[in-house]
Amino acid sequence: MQFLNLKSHAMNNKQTNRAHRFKFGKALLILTLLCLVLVAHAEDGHELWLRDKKANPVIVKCDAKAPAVLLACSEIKNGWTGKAGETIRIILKADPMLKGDGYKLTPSTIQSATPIGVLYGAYEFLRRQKTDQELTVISNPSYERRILDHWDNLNGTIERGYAGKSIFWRNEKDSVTVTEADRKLWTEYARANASIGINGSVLNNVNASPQILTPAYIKKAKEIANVLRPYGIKTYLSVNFASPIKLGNLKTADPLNGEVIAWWKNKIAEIYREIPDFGGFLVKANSEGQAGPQDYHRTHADGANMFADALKPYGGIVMWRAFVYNANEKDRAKQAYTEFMPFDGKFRNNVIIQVKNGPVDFQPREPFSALFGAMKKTPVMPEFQITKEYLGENIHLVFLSTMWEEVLKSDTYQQGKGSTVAKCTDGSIYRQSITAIAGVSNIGLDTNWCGSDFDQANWFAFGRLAWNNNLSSAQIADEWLKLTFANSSPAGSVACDNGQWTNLFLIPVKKMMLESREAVVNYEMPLGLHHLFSAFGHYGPGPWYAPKNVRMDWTPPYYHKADANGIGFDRTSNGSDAVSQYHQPLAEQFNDPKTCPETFLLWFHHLPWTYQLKNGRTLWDALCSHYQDGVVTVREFQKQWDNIRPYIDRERFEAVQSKLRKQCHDAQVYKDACLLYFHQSSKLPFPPDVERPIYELSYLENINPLTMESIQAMFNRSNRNNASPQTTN
Ligand code: GCW
Repeated sequence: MQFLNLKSHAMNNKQTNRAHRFKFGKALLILTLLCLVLVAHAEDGHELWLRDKKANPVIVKCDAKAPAVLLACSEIKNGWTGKAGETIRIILKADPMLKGDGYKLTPSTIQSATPIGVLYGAYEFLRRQKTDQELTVISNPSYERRILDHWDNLNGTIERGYAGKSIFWRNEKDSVTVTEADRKLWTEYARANASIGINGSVLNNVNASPQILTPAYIKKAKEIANVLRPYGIKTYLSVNFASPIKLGNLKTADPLNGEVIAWWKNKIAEIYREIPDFGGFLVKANSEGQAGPQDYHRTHADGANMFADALKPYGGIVMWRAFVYNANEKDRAKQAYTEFMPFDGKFRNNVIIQVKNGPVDFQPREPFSALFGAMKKTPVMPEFQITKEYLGENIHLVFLSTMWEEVLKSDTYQQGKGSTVAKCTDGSIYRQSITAIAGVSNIGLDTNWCGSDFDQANWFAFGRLAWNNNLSSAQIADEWLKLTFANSSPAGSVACDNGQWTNLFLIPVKKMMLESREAVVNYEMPLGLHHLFSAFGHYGPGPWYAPKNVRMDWTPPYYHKADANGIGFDRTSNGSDAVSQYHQPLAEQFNDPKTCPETFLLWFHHLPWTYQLKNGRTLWDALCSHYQDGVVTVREFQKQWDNIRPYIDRERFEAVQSKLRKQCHDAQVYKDACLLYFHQSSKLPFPPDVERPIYELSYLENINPLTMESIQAMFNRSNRNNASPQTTN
């Protein structure tokens, strides 16, 4: 018994141990599973606005078998959030109301004349379903070509990129190999683009390396094109004008030289053998040190037409950039117009002139470029910058949609009132042989694609506006927030469909997004000031920067012209006369400080510090107030963001919170740097309601806390493997 007892005791012990081990093992398993679930759910932002969760069953009826239609069917099945068991019919059929890849939706049908239009319709249907919008709609694209320009260098760096390295190119040795991981990422990229209607990608930097046209790189471009094609995305390349010399060993790149023409024709034939639906070339010529036709005393038209003729048989186009400015020009803002207007009508019909939204360079605020609404016989396309080179890189929370909306809605008066930039570029005013719009991409290898969660909204907004240039930024922000953040509260504790989420998350965060661009204008360069950036890179302030050996138009004093008499660039008829590049009544309005919109006051006028503004304040006081408002607004953003904590996952909450801290710090640096520097000229006291600086000017000038970042950016830039002989400002 004893023995038995012992035995049974031992057995009991064993059993208990086993039971304990089992329990422990089970707990460990549960813990591991929990960790896995948590890891799996750790929010990294990679899914963008495409969060296909909890799809309900749906019956999709469709006869067509085109790849884009099949994609549409699977998107609907994977993303259906309507009632379970409903039926939706896909109709591939023309309709007089539909234009290009436009689509018509009803609650039970998606119709388009083209397979890719069906896919766009499917994405729009799902977007509307998830964001509670009307399901009956007809939508046609504003522009035929809606393109992302990647400033990606072949060594993998990205000019003005703040989201890691290139998704297309790696280092020199390895740049042309393609892995399964590459294909997967490019597919995700293509899908995200298609979901917002983007249908073109320029794969490499406009400061183009000639190497892009070597057989190995063309082969790689073909691999990329093969992945993008099913999603309706055409591939384009930036080319270096001097390629016939650098690659073809010719003595010249003169666009009228027979050998040069033959070289390009052969090269283009080679590209089309690999990529039969290749879109065409983007060209930066005679700009910031890049070669161009003017090197051979030829014109922009000669250069562009040479490419156009060679591309024409294949249906390719040339996007010729108008971003030109010379060191000796008295007013850089005038040059694009001066150089291009004489050639209106002289370009082939497969050339389109790509014009940055403002006359200088993607500043926080510029009036629209006078080239919009000027050219009547040559198509013009807007170029926006999605990457925030001048607006706080990937750190500051700035929703760019409001800036683009402002530009698109600006009235050029080309054909009287209502001739907005949108209408002058989308073919509504003049029939254009091509309509297009481009955005300089903010995409890199960062897991969240854009370097910050809110920068994804700018990619989204560009696509949405390129599709429909009438959309309001409020609607775009609303859609993006719902698609990106709904149901993301920790452990799903707050459902997105209740009023609480709308009132406490959606409304305040949308407000913040809509105010964010004005905030950055205020704390960086209000009232029409521009280009006050630090020496290297375009992040921090440097209104003082003007070393003797640097060309004047790369230094801030060239733009602000602050002195004892006042501040601002005189572009009136008494000054550089840039105003005369605009149609009446704008030219007259801009010319007079009393009628010039205050947002552009110092863009067009040099005014005394004591000049009285409409609200009765002096220019100096108003300037101080604007800087103050900018800082106060971003401080408010911090508080607003803290309030929304219960409604969003910890990862994105903390990431944004931390960026907002840096933004507030940097806004303060901007305000102090600019006001203390301008104070040396104005000699006026700070108004009583404006907070005093907290930094010394000498400290900001010499130990600019942002400089380290800028120097880093400069190093990254100088690593690029292109042939640009100059360092740009
Ligand atoms: O804004 C300037 C940038 C350059 C850029 C250039 C351009 C690609 O600082 O980095 O070069 O514009 O648009 O060509």
